[in-house]
Amino acid sequence: MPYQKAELDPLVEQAKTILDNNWLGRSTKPAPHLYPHQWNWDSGFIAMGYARYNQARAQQELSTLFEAQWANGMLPQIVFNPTALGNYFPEPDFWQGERSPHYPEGILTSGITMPPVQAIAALRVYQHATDKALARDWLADIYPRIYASHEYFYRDRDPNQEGLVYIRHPWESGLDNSPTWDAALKAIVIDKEKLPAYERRDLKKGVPKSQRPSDDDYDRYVFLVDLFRRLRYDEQAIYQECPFLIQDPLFNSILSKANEDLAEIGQVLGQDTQQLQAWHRQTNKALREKMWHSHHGGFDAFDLRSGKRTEVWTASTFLPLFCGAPTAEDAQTVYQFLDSNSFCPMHQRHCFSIPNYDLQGEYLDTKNYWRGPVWINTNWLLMKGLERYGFNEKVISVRHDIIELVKRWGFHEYFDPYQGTGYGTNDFSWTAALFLDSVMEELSV
Ligand code: 2M8
Repeated sequence: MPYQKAELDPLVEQAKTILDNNWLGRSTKPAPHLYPHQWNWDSGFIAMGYARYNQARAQQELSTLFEAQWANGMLPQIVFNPTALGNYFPEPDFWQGERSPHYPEGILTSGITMPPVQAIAALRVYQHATDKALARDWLADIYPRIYASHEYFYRDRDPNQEGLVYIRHPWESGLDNSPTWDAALKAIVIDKEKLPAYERRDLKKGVPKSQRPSDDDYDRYVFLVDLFRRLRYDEQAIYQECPFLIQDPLFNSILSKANEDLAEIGQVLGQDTQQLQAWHRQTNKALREKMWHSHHGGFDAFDLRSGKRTEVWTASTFLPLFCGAPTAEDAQTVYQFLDSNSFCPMHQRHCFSIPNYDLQGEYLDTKNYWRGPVWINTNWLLMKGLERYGFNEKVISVRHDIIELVKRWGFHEYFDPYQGTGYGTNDFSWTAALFLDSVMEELSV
């Protein structure tokens, strides 16, 4: 189903208008109402969209994010917009990041991080730049900052020096209420008396409760934030006490690919990139050795607290394709699973690929957030992974699903894997940005 430029042009204009309207002057909010601040991985995806038509903005987006980097290298999940406080939970008064000696001065942030897509975005900004000299100067400025964020992961999040980093909060995964975290969260027993009082603000922004995480999930999200602030964000202490420590394939695959891309940036700048290449190789090897599930043909997460693999199948299961971890032979097995009834096979037209959770899984909820719907960012990442291994027919099919979902239903946060109906919030920035990138790619082939 090839597209004509004329039919996509008005949608590209709409995507740009959404990004313009969500632009805050130095960064972009993910959506007009539900997410009024700057988010870590959203900014990376947004910069990839800007890279296609506005180099200055793409650079500014990422530079603003790095102004909020903690002294230990951690790049925070949220950089708060001081003019929009009072609309989201939790905000700086709850995080109390200033308890950490690493907290940045004069900037308000949360106290956790997110999947590190920045090097991947920065390389794309450079590749698409119309002013290469300007982009090179910008890379020189941002390179050591990105490097420091990778160093933080391998130093503070990989206690066994395995080449696999852990996340310590579901919000760090980006896939907040994915069924992957259910067992670990259930194991946290909540004493309501001791839990700090809080009020959810996400339920007041027009998105039905059935499309958001449950109250039980939120209690646990809050429990973990409370633990971190009591421990003054000391990573050693958190490692000792945190009941939620998980090595996730999506997070580690993104980090691994980010090492590879940062090494490419380093080469542009004439830097020694051996450490980055070593991290990339080590993480790929560890993904293969610890997370590969040959029986299912996918990669699953490892819970460091229970010592068990999660055996839950989501978009994350396939992400190691993105960083080149599977052998060519194993990639065929991964592909069989990805293109199966569990994740909407390409020659079956009554569903959209790639849902975030197994369509045959026990906990499937096609309307609920990361528990079934299709997301444009994971589709985009998987598309790049499929491209890497030469699954070209599927690449085109996934790209067409990205375009089709937006064309028929609009720039939603997530989409029903069967109907396509848009859910969550509207005018969602990364949907707009990655739609734009996908259309440019579609029209260039
Ligand atoms: C969602 O997560 C935030 C917390 O970080 C929330 O629910 O309030 C997730 O979809 C996450 O991946 C995304 O970065 C964020 C902003 O779009 O929203």
